[in-house]
Amino acid sequence: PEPIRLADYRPPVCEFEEISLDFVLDPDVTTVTSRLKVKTRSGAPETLALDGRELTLKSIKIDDRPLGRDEFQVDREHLTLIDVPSTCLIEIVTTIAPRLNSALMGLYLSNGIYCTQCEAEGFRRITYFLDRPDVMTRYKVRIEADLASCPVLLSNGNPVGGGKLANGRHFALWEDPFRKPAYLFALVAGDLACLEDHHVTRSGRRVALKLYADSAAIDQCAHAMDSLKRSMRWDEDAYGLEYDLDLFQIVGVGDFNFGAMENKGLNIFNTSALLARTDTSTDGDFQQVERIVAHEYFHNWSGDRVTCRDWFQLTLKEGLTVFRDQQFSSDMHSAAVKRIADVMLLRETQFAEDAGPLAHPIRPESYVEINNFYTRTVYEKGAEVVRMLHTLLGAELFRKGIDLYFARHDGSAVTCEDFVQAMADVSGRDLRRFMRWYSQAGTPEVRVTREFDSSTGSLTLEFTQSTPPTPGQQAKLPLHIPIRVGLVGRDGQALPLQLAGENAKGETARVLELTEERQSFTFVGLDAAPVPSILRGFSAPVRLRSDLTKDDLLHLLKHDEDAFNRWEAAQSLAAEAIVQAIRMSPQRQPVPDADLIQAYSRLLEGSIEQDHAFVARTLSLPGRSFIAQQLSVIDVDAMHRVFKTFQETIGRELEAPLLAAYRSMARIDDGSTRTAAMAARTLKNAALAYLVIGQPAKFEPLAVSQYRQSSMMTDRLSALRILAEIDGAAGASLLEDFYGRWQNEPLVVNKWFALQAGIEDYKSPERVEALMQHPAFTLANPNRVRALLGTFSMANLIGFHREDGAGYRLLADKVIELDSKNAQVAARLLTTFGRWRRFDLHRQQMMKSQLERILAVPGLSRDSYEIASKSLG
Ligand code: DPP
Ligand code: ZN
Repeated sequence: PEPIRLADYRPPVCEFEEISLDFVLDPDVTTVTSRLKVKTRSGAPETLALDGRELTLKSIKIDDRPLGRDEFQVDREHLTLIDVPSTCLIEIVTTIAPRLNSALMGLYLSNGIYCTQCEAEGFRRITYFLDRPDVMTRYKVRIEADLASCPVLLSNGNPVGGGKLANGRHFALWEDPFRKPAYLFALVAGDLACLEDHHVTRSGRRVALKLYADSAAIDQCAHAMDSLKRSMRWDEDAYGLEYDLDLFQIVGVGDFNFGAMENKGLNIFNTSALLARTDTSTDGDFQQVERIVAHEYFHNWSGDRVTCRDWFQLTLKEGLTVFRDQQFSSDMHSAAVKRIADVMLLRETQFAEDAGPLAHPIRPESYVEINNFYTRTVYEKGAEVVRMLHTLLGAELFRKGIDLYFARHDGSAVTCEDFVQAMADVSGRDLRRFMRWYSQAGTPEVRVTREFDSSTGSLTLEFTQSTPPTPGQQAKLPLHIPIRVGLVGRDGQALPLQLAGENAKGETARVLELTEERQSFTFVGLDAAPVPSILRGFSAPVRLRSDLTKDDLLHLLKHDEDAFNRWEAAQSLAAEAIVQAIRMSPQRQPVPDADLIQAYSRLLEGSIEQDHAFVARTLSLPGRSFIAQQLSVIDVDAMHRVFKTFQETIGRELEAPLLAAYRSMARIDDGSTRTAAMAARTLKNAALAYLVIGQPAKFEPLAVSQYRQSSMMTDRLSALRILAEIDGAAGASLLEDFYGRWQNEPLVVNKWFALQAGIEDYKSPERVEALMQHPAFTLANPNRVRALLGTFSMANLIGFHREDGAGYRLLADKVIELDSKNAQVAARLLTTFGRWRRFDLHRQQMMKSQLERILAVPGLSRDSYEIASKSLG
């Protein structure tokens, strides 16, 4: 397959003023009649190549005249009409088979509910159309279906009519007053329960809010509704953005490729991103639901009202909307903990992507299959790029820039340049160098060294930046990087920051701007050498290498006024100790440093930090992937051994403060989902894990009683996970108990699969193999596939990478089986193999040969082809 290139972008040859769509729903033969009001851009007749896949064409008319066989051409991907008049009405009748749609793109059935997924290119599986985001059209929709099986019929916009028909059928009419690209089209039909509420906008309009789900799950929708109302209020307060229709609908379905989808006025959600109840969902799920509800709602402006010109610009809407949802979550809960969680995710996943064969800029320049570019880079690094603009401009100018962006481009499909231009226009700043963030892949490395001159009382920080080569981009240019800094005095005080040549302003935090390969900054007016606190709040997505010593880090951990850097100091101390231990010979017992243990103990004693979730984060060891990135060859066995020993040692040596923290957190935990209660549970369960790993025999009963006594999924699952991991007496029977209790809750069954797939041991390939034979396992449900195979391949280092290659074979077998059914999910699973170069030669060889085996599959999808070939390339 040939790649599609940004450089080849051409505007569409025509516009559609209006589309009217008529659906006659049936599981096997759904008839779709599309009427398009066409206007060519040139004002002259044009050849029109409409996109379409897996459609059965029944008829075409232009201005009511049926076309003969020689007046159009159909191939696997297009319907080409020759000499289409400059203005005309095209009517196309096609049929599709929702029941057979296993790709879950276009119109499909999920547990008897008709639903759609059109982003990025699913609309072409519904009807022939110019399926590209810069073709924006007004939609009128008629849906007809069986009244008994589909009492609810939904589409975008406003309901404008409907009624009963003969033979137990009925219909509904919908109109969306806003022009939109096809990827935002949605249709839902089925037997759904509804939770209703409303929101009054700040200008006083009443918006009806309707959440639809299976009747068995409707009692798990309250949290999503509450999150939606808070999101609507927040977007008004933070950005002055109001919702624009009188009705906002969300539907949850069980089979869904994404987390959720921001279709105009009719969001469709994976139930995993919608349902939450404390007995079935963890605190993490509650936060995830809140975040995704907010994310999709925020898209109404950043995505729907102003959309992308082409799919290369995906980060325009995704990076901005992720940034907005991050701001929202940080306002709802602890800002420091949210920032830490986001940075951990970025470093563990996006940095790894950026360092591998699939590295790409946040705005890629070519793709084979756009579905492969819904990545951590486009989303999370994209959000970091927006955050850097926020940092460089400051909150006030950034808000002005956003206002200008929406005012200027409302109702149109634009590019990343348009976004940055608005920021440049309101601030008068030169952001040309900043634009390199959009085109350059790879994680920049920033090095900083310092020199204190006691005779002049000045500290000079010398920065250098460089970005490693990535596929297709050998040479890299310097970037515009904001570095937020502070100086911490010997006594722990935040010192005023005065650069040489400036007047004193008294501020204790400021942003330095790197634009060159090498730059230095001199701070004056210092009595003694301070400890610099650099890259506060992780102000840029870079790898920072500093010359901070262990004592400096311990000092920052205690005194830095920037919470992120306090956490970062603890992470650096732990990471360094872990990496060192991994490099040591296996005969020597790896032990965490006494100073680190002591620092943890101080944190636990609670005199320093008030935020319990922050304490839990700070006590947690860095992620496996973050550590793996620092090793030249990933030695999975050594990593496993070291992590385990570290956890055991911490659990044993800090037994008393951990147990005290466990007990006091249990007292604070009131079983609610208030931020403070969630924070208490986070720390309580972190303490429990350390205690049980440290002394399994002694603390297993504590975990068992927590499992049995708590009614909260967070507590149950944390206890069960740790019991399963230590493989003691209770683990197996409680796993059975858990399945027995929750077998009728699909989302909880996913947790059960994921938990077992993630137990790091050498038996896991066989365990996962056996779980695939479990009656509840199916390749047809993406959530279940991700729970079992996704967790196994991404989060079970020693199991997946077992020396005999059993893990690799298992994954490749399933990818091949899944590829012909749901290529998007298959290709995503395949990305783990892309890391093959990071392992020893033996494992490299085995992973490579699985990639080659996949590439050789006849009829392999574009999705998997692109990932496998780039991984090998
Ligand atoms: N559903 C995906 C998201 O909201 C794609 N737009 O990010
Ligand atoms: Zn999004």
